[in-house]
Amino acid sequence: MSISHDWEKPTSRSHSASSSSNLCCVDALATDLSLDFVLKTLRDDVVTSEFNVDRRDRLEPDEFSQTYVRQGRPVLLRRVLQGCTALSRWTFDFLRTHVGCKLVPLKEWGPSGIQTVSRRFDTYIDNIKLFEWQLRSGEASEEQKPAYLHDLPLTSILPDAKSDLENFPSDYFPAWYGAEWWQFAQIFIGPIHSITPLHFDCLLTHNLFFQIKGRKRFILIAAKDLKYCYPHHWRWCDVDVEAPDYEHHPLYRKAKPTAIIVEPGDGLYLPPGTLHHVRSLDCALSFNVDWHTRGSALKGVLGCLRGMPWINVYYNTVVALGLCGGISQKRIFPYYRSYLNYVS
Ligand SMILES: O=C(O)CCC(=O)C(=O)O
Repeated sequence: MSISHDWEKPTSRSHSASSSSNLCCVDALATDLSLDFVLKTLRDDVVTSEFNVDRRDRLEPDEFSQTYVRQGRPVLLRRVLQGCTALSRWTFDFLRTHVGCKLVPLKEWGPSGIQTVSRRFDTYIDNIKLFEWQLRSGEASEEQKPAYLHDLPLTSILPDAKSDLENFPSDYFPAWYGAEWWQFAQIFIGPIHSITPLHFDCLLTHNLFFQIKGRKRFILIAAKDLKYCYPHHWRWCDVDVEAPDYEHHPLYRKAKPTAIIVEPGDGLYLPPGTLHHVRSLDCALSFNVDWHTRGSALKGVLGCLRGMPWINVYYNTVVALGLCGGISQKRIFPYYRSYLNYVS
């Protein structure tokens, strides 16, 4: 992949909330980091078993369920979104115009935890654009990146998302989710170098993650290795998997992290409890769906025995009632809806 050199420096007008004149450049953004190079930039001790996540093209839903969901194995679903209009339509320019001045919460991870700030969406996209330009010209460093639009309900940004996801592989979800799976989706938008620290998904759901723009590198650790990762606040881990400090975290030597890169159009399946650290390698747009099978919903309810917060147990109970008790998704969703904002 080659660098796009046709960037113009954003003007103060383009940086203002009312103009989108230079924003198309954000969509043209690509870096010169090939897959091999990206993996080589990781310290030697950071991944112990590269490439052991299967990469599959056109995986049938039955095989997905038998080989990966039942066996608790992650899998990269290559080009699974091919044929969805979203891949070409959801440009940063399009989003800026479409979402406009709506206020959105953004997250920043710091030493004292997660800070949330509120910004106009159009200003946020302008800030990403300006940062990416300044980073390339050496006027900004990684640390100055704008905050992360992280884990918001997809429909809060794109109420009509479903119409651009016409060939979406909804058969990968249990039939209970039906045609309304998209109501369970969460969106992520951020500049290059956005990071989500090591964690697992808080309801112990399965996760199908989809990449629309830019690339992300996931560092994955199996759920059974949680005990080596210094967990706190239920789902987060203290270890910096990109630069482990073995003096502070000696047990982490026993964990077996692996790395995988997700490109536009790809999907990534993560079994319940899989630990993941995510770095954006480009300015990126993604969405995910946290979903349960009967088995994972029941295990999720039993999470109360492992220290799962009670509110999470409530959401798992609601979905378990739907999946195991035969109550339709439509009737259950109103009781679950608040989870989508709770998780963010
Ligand atoms: O894309 C990201 O930065 C985080 C994704 C994530 O943590 C998830 O899908 O659970």
